[in-house]
Amino acid sequence: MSEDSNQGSENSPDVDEFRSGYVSIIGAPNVGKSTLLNTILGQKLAIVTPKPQTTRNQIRGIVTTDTHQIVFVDTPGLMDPKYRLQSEMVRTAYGAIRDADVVLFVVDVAHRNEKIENTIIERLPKAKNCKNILIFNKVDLVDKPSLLPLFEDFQNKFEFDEMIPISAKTGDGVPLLLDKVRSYLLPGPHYFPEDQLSDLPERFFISETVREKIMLITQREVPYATAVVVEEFEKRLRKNSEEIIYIRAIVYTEKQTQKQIIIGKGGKLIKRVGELARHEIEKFLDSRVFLELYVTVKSDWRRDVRKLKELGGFLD
Ligand SMILES: Nc1nc2c(ncn2[C@@H]2O[C@H](COP(=O)(O)OP(=O)(O)OP(=O)(O)O)[C@@H](O)[C@H]2O)c(=O)[nH]1
Ligand SMILES: [Mg+2]
Repeated sequence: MSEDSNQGSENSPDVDEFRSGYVSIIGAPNVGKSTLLNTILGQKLAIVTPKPQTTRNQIRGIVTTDTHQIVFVDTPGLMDPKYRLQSEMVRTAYGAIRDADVVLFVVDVAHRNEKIENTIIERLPKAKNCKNILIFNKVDLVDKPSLLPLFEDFQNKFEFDEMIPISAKTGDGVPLLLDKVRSYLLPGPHYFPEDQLSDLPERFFISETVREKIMLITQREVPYATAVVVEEFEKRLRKNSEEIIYIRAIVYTEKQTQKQIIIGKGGKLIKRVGELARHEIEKFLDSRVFLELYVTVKSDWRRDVRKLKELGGFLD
């Protein structure tokens, strides 16, 4: 090594040093936060639907290479909460900002929500050691020139470290975004073992998959009044000594009428939910799966702290 290349090494970190950090993905509901997490990971970890308020928890997805580890944290969409579940979702989302090294504030360029955007901007971390990147998502839905006023608008509102147009759906712009994120990482430890994709248990992803199918198939209040808890998860051997994973999950609704809707005529709808979910769970677990779903009523669970916790602690 020449003397020159050694200059300043006492103060500046070694370029070869392992780097890591927490990157939180925040924004209004339905802007594409979970889609972005899945695209970054190259695998479906978070459920995605066209309906707002799909995500209810922090969902951590981990990317590890020889040189760095990034823990991406997907969060519930931020809104003005109307009941306890929603206020817990908002608390959970803002909680992810607190621990972040980089915040990705995602905006849907096709559907602005200025009221929520302004509230979020007020809460963005101001500390120098935390970077704020504004993501203009869904650029596949608009003409490029229409983005220019957006850049100006946000520039006047907050000093973002970067503003990056992407399409989380097509992947357009995502490699550039990842380059930027990597450039902000500081030397740090492995937070998780290198082969770990998430810190959430398999049961969580199973219940989320069932909830996604219900959210996709049902309308109005039903998707929001539904919670899913995996009660049993067991490897069993069949007669032909083939291994199968037996899963029993309970679908909670708030009212008898919602329960009837989810079950459907002659059990048709819940059967469809079960089929769709089972295919995906089999891929996720790489195993044959026997999935049994039960629908039951737990009145007003969304408004009751004790019941919210009881339903499998799906809140942080
Ligand atoms: N055209 C287009 N659609 C997108 C893009 N990103 C996400 N979507 C769609 O937008 C909808 C919402 O996506 P999600 O990823 O669930 O959004 P979210 O921000 O996680 O939503 P919540 O969890 O409800 O806060 C889905 O129908 C996605 O397919 C994109 O880049 N382009
Ligand atoms: Mg989401």
